[in-house]
Amino acid sequence: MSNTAPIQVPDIGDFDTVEVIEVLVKVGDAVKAEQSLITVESDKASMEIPSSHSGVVKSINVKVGDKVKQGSVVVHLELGAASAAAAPAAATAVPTPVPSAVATAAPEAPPPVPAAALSLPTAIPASAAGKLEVPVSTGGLPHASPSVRKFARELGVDLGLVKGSGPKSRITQEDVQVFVKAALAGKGTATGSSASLGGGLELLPWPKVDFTKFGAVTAQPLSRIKKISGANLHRNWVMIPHVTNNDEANITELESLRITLNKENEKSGVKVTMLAFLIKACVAALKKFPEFNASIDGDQLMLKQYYHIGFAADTPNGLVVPVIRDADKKGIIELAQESSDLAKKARDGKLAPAEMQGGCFSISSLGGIGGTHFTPIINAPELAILGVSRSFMKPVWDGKQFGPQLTLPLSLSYDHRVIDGAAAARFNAYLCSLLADFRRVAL
Ligand code: CAO
Repeated sequence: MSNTAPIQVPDIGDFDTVEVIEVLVKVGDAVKAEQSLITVESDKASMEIPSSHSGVVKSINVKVGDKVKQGSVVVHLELGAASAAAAPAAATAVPTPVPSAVATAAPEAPPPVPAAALSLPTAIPASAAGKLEVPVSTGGLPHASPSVRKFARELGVDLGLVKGSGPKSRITQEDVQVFVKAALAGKGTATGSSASLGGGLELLPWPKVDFTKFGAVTAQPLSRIKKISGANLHRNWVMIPHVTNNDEANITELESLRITLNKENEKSGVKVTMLAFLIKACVAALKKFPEFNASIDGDQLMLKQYYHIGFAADTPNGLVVPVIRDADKKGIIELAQESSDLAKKARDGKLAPAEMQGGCFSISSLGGIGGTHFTPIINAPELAILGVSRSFMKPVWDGKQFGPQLTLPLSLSYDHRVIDGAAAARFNAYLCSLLADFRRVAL
């Protein structure tokens, strides 16, 4: 039996066909599982398609300009003994089902992660099985493939300053090289001149330190999710003018309702969580303040008529943000069940790309762990994110005496390009009023 296997394009989320813009391997190359084989691009995002297995490239079935879709064969790999042994594990890591004919014909590549799914601090990103190179949204950013972006990052080149010579003005690796050569030759297109114009970040290079001079160290590669979410967090932190509004909600009654509901529903197996109440309250606040349920698109604000709420989930491989769709149409029990199912899927690395897309607003709840307040990073292209810290009992003066109040700290980070400080304070205060008296959500 031949041990040559076709490696296919996995589930690529909402995209039907995408164009191959780069072939990253050649015949005879030894590739490792998860190594990128090609870069594809839709009109919204570019992403790299990784190999599901290790092996040697026997043939390449695509070329630049080809249109591919889920199931298209990218390369044939001659599988090594080690990779063949690893095949079952790789197969179980794939969350998205493929047609059985395809599934039996070939090992499936891990799913790519469309850029829209990745933004956390929130971001989030891919499932643990989302074994992709950093996908890059082209919205508002210079048009370049992930590998060109990586190349530019390594050289410290701001792609915003590079002129693209590829189709649709896409920046190619050669464009970056030409730019660097020009900069080295002192032609002034690089950081030197932009500094004088006030553009670019003009950052110092990352400190290069030989840590072993100071003590013993162990090198540990960053997980794939950390690499993906790191790039997104970095972009969001640098590109969005964040401001965080902190407030405190009186959840004394809500917590006692939650405990009562959980006692009553002990046998149902569904635990009513604070997160479910928060999702419901956030939907009500988004309805009252529609500019929070929007995204910037060029010089337009895209106001959304739907309410998909993302929540940050801490997983062994890093942070991901599953999205609950149509949260406005769901009750507390359904939201509790769905968020707990999605959080489990996230921890098991089984979230499909579609389950991390389309979010309008995110919640990052660290309350089960601790903290008083923090600054959550906005999950672009969303405009705001709610950070939730640990509730605590505080004495509150009612005019006559101090009484105990269970208090939930809420940290709302917002994009100040769109949202004014007063609007954010109103949004957060409204949220607090809903949590203090949850009957208001029904109004
Ligand atoms: N204050 C005090 N206690 C809280 C709380 C809060 N705000 N929120 C939850 N808790 C308690 C719950 O009551 C529960 O206690 P018991 O086990 O005694 O019942 C416990 O914490 C677990 O709560 P939960 O089951 O409701 O889960 P959760 O809402 O805390 O967490 C999830 C769900 C998915 C949000 C969480 O697992 C997670 O991943 N959080 C991390 C998110 C994150 O990393 N954000 C950072 C992003 S920015 O870098």
